[in-house]
Amino acid sequence: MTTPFIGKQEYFGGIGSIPYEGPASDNPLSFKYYDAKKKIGDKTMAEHLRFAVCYWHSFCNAGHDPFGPGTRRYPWDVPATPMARAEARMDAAFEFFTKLGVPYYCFHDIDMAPDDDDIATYERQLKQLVGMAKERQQATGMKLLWGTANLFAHPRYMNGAATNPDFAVVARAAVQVRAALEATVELGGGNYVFWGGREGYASLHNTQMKRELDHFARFLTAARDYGRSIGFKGNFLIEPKPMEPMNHQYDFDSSTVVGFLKQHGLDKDFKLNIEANHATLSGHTFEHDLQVASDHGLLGSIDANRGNAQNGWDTDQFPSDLYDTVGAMLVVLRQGGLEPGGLNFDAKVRRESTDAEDLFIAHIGGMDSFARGLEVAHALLTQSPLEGWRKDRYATFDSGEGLAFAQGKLGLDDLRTYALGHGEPAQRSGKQERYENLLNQYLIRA
Ligand code: XUL
Ligand code: CO
Repeated sequence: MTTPFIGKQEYFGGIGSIPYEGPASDNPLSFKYYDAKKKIGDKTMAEHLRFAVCYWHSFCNAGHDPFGPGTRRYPWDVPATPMARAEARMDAAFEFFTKLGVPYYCFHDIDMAPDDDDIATYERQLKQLVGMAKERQQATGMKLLWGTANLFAHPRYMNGAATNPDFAVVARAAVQVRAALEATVELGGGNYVFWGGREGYASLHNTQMKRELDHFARFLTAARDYGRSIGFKGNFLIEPKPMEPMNHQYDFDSSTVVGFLKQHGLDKDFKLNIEANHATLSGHTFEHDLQVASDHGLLGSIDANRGNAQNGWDTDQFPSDLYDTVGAMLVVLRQGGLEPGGLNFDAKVRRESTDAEDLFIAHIGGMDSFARGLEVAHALLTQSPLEGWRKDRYATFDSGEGLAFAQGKLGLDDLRTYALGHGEPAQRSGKQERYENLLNQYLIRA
């Protein structure tokens, strides 16, 4: 990826490939920490972080909110027909990906191709655009991190897609998943995502929850079987979110999804795609939901963004909080990486950010935040006393009676006998502040 891709027209004129200039530079269009080839441990930053740009926020969303239309005028929205606009959007997207220097992208079927109620037209249009994307991938070396189907925007999905109470809608949703799976395979995607947009309920009064969840499992099983039958070898991913748009969404959080996957025998093929702002919406931290997924061996990929501490909405802001990125990278490094997953910027510039360069600046900030998070997390794990302190905290389970208990060899009588012989346990400080200080120390110095 040396020369940026320029299609029939240049959409981000005046902006070239984004260079690494280091923390001393004040050039907003340069990386301060993300140095793709820099080695952190045994992998480069690019290999650790596996950044992806998303199609939907970056090239489809012009900044509309519930109170008004979009504020950005995209030059790729000018051509007269939907297919011509889709091709122009693709050129703009590949120009942006290559100028920014990310290796991956993600898309929904109807971000890339125009939607159509006529199934044959929808399938033909998507195939045509996928063919064009394949050519551009070959020309640039760009790769697909994951594909997905948008099963929440069309009014037919107002009561859900796979969990819709009407079988006709469930079947119509399958049309899109089938086509999006084929597109993902054709483009060599390493993952296929299910974010359960409207899989949930607005009211329990009209909802048979168990029935809907059983249908959901049947639908995912059929998708898994179809994907495998057409040669998809990657991970299927579920992206938890507790609410919005529905009042309650079935893929509430990591714990809920892990339980659901295990209950339905889907945990061999499915992992989780954890989004920061979804975790915070569910009342957890980003790091918590990552850790839960990772502890089950099911952390597959990450949607990198952040919410707004003042409100509970899914604001999808670009990540900029270094505590969050250090926390996330600690989980990722401890589990040995994310491959074939990656870090997808499911984030949008603010409605008030209307210059073409703002999209670059936002991604640069997100990439730098994670690059810095990676450096600090790596230093904490390899140079600091962090892991030693954590291990020592549990030392009483490393040998003797504690070990025997952990191995399931002691019953309550044995525990009582031990307690009788040892008196009141000595107080052991949790030392939270010592850990917090260590993190800050490494954030500043590493
Ligand atoms: C919505 C969301 C989606 C998924 C893909 O909150 O995160 O963009 O990532 O459908
Ligand atoms: Co997402």
